Parts: sequence; structure tokens; C-alpha cells
Amino acid sequence: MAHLERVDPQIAQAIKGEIDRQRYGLELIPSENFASPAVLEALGSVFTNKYSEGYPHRRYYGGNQFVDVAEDLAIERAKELFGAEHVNVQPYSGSPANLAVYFALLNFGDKIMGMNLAHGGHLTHGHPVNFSGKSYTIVQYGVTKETERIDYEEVRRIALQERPRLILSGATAYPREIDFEAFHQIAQEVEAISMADIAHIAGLVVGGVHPSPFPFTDVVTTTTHKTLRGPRGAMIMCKEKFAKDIDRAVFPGMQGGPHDHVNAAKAVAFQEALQPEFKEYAQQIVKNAKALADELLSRGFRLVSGGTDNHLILVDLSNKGITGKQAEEALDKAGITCNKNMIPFDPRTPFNPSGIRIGTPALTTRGMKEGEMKLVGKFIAEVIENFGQEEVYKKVKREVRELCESFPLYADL
Ligand code: DSN
Repeated sequence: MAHLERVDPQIAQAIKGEIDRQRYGLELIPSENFASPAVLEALGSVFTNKYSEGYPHRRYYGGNQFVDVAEDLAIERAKELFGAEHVNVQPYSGSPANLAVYFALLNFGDKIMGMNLAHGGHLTHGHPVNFSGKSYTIVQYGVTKETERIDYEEVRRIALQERPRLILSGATAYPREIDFEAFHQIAQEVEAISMADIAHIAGLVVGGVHPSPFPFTDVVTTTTHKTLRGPRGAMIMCKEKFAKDIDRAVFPGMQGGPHDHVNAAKAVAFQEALQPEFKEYAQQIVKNAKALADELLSRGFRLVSGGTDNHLILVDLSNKGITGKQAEEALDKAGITCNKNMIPFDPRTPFNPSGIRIGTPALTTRGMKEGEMKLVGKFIAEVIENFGQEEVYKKVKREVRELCESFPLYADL
């Protein structure tokens, strides 16, 4: 960072601090990951200088011969990864991608059926404070109190009663497999468009460790930076019959110039995800999550739905006498990063909920396996069960650092 250090030492310092935080801490936020140095190089490239409104070979600016190469590659590789008919890689992030789908295929006021945020959905799935909730009529489904899982009969009952125009599957805090086929069948029964937001699990779908929403789902959105391990961004994949409307909604409907440096980095990440090692990576994410869940269960933690099928675990801390906010802060002091999270039917508030959400995509990228997950579970238990004891936090932080040093990250950055 020689240039940066000279021009802006404060930002250089902040970046160095962040690299060290990532290197020597345990990253357990399930939506975060470590993009490869190759992805970072594309992201920091001169493509950031370019304007390229339009789509490959149909641009409103000159000089796009190399941008076209990158965007074409991103599209072709995404199609190959997922078996998608049409791909738009231009959405800046997951929220604009979801909103672009609604804008493309619905009229304002139309009915969308999505998962309740408090049960694991996303703001853009129809929360009242979000554009989706303000501009469309929203019907929500959730999990049942008994199983803390989606009840597909209940989803069908709501759909038959409400007749939404679009049924959205996908979640940000749901530790169990999602039956995309069931969602699609329900959508067909009520003549709704089926949409899946696979932001959290896209890498698991690629790795064959979560059922795919392809080829049947009408529209699929995903971010590219979570389990897919690419740059921060998103894409929309759809059946050919929706392609024109989706493309028009993204540009010129909602966005201007694509972020070409990000799209080039998406192409790189997709190339990495096409390699056989990526499948092993995805399988290991799930094995690690199960190992971590087992360790926490054996230490008396209550996990929402009793465990996990995917990359994430929702821990209900009610029986441990501390809140999610307190746990997040205490774990942070011990070098363990997670996020506080509502649990289904949470009596507490989103800013001070009963649970924490943890996941294994980032630690798995470092090469950690089931043995290390047992240790991570032990660290978490030590911190939470000794809440308020700074000495314990310090001891765990030293052990966390030791563990991280055995799994070096960004060694040549
Ligand atoms: N903010 C993301 C997450 O953490 O799950 C969802 O977009």
C-alpha cells in the first residue's frame, strides 16, 4: 500500500487495522467471507475508472471492449455455475437486486409473499420500513413455534388465501434447508411468480450441499460475497422469458453505470467457484457448522430448530442469562466476531435480541475443520458463561490468536 500510505496514512492505517482484525480474530458472521487475493486484485483494478451504461456490446459509452470481456465472462460463468438461462451481473448489491426484480415484474401495490424478517427473512422481503414494504402489499410467512422451521402446508394455505403475485423464498437467518421446489409448486398453484433469494446459500448450492432453486424457479437473486466468496455485489438470474424486463429494470430502471471493477471480480470469483476445490469448500462449510452446533449443544446451548443443515446457527441465549447484544460485545472483546440476532417469536427487540447468529463460511476459507470448530465452540462457551470477566476474555483472545496464527490469512498482503 505504498501509494496509499503516502497519500492518506489515516486510511492506510485503518485498512492495516482491518487486515489484522481479520487475520487474528475468528470471523463468525455467516454472511461474511474472505475474498481471494485474485478477487481483490480485480476489485482494485483500473476498471473502476470506466463508465459502461448499457449491456455488453450495446453501451452508451465508447471504449468498452475490455469491460465487455469481463462482463461476458461473468455472465457465462454464472450461467454455468447455476444452470441459469439468463444472468444480469450488474446489481450493486442484494437489496437493489431484489428491488429490481419487483420493479421489473410487478406493479406498485401488487402482493408479495415473503418470509418475516423476525423469523429469518430480509428487510427487502417486505418489511414495513423498507421500500418493498412501503411500495407493495406484503403478506408474510414464518416458522412454526414448535419446530422453528417453515411449514410448507401453512405457506400453501396463506398463498391460497392471499393469492400473491410473487412468492419469495430465501432467508438470512434460517439454519435449515429450504425446499425451493415446494415454494415453486405453491407459486404455480396460485399463478404467482416464484422468486428465490439465495444470497446466504449460493455457495452451498454450487457445492451441491443445498438443493438448488434451478431450473424451475422463475427468478433467483444472490449476493456474490457470502458463501460464493466473491466481491461485494449481486446478480439476478431468471428464465429467458423474464430477461428483457429484468435487464430494463436494472438499467436504466434503477441503476446507472455498472461497477465494472466489481463485475470483473465477480467473474474471477465464479471462475474460482467452478473449480472442484470449491465443492470441497462448500461441503466443509456444512460439516463445520454441524460440528460447531454439536459442540454448542453439548455445552447446554439452545439452538433454534435444534441445529443446522447449512452454514449458520442461531443461538438462543435466554437460558444463559445474557442477551444477544451482551454476547456480541463480550465475544468481540475475545476476538470472536458474530452478530446479535432475533430468534423466532423473540420477546426482546432487534437492537437487544435474545440470540446471536454465527456461521462457518469464513473460518472454512481459512482451512479450519471439525477439530477447530470444537475449539471455537469451547471459546464461545467460556466467554458467555463467564460474562463480565475481562480476564477470561483476555485469555480466550490469546487462544483465539494462537488458533488464527495456525491458519494464516492474506499472508502476502
Ligand atoms: N446483511 C446480510 C446478512 O448479514 O445476512 C443480509 O443481506
